[in-house]
Amino acid sequence: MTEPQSDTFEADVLAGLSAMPKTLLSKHLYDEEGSRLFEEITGLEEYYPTRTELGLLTTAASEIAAYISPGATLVEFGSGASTKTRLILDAAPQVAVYVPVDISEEALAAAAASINADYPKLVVAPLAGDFTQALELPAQAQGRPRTGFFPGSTIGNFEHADAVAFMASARRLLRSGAQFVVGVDLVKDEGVLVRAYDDARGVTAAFNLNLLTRMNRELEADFDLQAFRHCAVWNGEESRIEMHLVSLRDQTVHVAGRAFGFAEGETIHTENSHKFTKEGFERLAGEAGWRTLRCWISPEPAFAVFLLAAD
Ligand code: SAH
Ligand code: AVI
Repeated sequence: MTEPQSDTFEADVLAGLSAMPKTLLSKHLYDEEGSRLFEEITGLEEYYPTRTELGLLTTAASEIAAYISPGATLVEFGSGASTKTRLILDAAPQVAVYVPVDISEEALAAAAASINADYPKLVVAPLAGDFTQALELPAQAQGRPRTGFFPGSTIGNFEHADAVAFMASARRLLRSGAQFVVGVDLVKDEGVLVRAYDDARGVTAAFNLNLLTRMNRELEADFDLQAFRHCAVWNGEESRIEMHLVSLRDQTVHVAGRAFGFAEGETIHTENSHKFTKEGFERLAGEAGWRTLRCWISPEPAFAVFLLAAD
């Protein structure tokens, strides 16, 4: 654990709601209910990234496995339900230690228990915490060659400078000689993108609005969930889908003893999901010291899996 998440949640929320425009860090979408709702999103017809990446990893797994050293530690950043991991573990039985890293403690514990039960020879050493902070791997992971895994295009949830900083810190953690498997969503038709983040059943809306429920419960806030709506928009200049919560009227909301005014139509910006070109991501990874060994790209809706190396 890097820091108690409850402390940083309150400080981040108060800073974000005091900013102009109002913003909240997307890592706070993942309390227990947020992680459950994200898993529901992964099964939606409109949310193409999960099934597309699973298809690519199924094709690529044996080739990726050939690069992984015997006795290696596999470190996964933002592991969630650890579903995609199984494709790597099945193809690479030489992996000795698995370190799933996630901020969502309940989701992490459930995924670690499930992997433990299904891979009895594997040492599973979960790390609860924020992967944007300095991480120290558990003792079981020490003294072994390292492979990183960062699926789901979670890299897209960072701003550019933060994405480069994350890739550089992963490079330091994984060390020279490491491989890094990264899932990256690619630029595509705006309608496909907006539907993926504003699905007909309203699961993504519930995922976004759950942040208000979380603040009501954990920070003694008084958000009226009927007074905000979910909105997903494509920002072409920044090449990203943005999620916002839009205030439906002029209102004042209290959070942790502080009052925040909202005008009708004012938004809280809750998530960015950047979409890349192959060359753009390679440039970003290159700035952080990673070289592309292999890249698999699906037919439309296009998604990429990169196998990177740290020399
Ligand atoms: N890898 C899975 C889950 C992706 S959802 C997949 O591809 O389906 C993003 C995951 O990253 C969630 O489980 C969330 O809890 C975790 N996460 C988001 N921000 C994080 C942070 N700053 N530190 C650690 N985990 C984070
Ligand atoms: C985890 N992350 C990459 C997801 C994404 O697509 O940006 C989170 C998500 N937000 C809305 N739907 C899914």
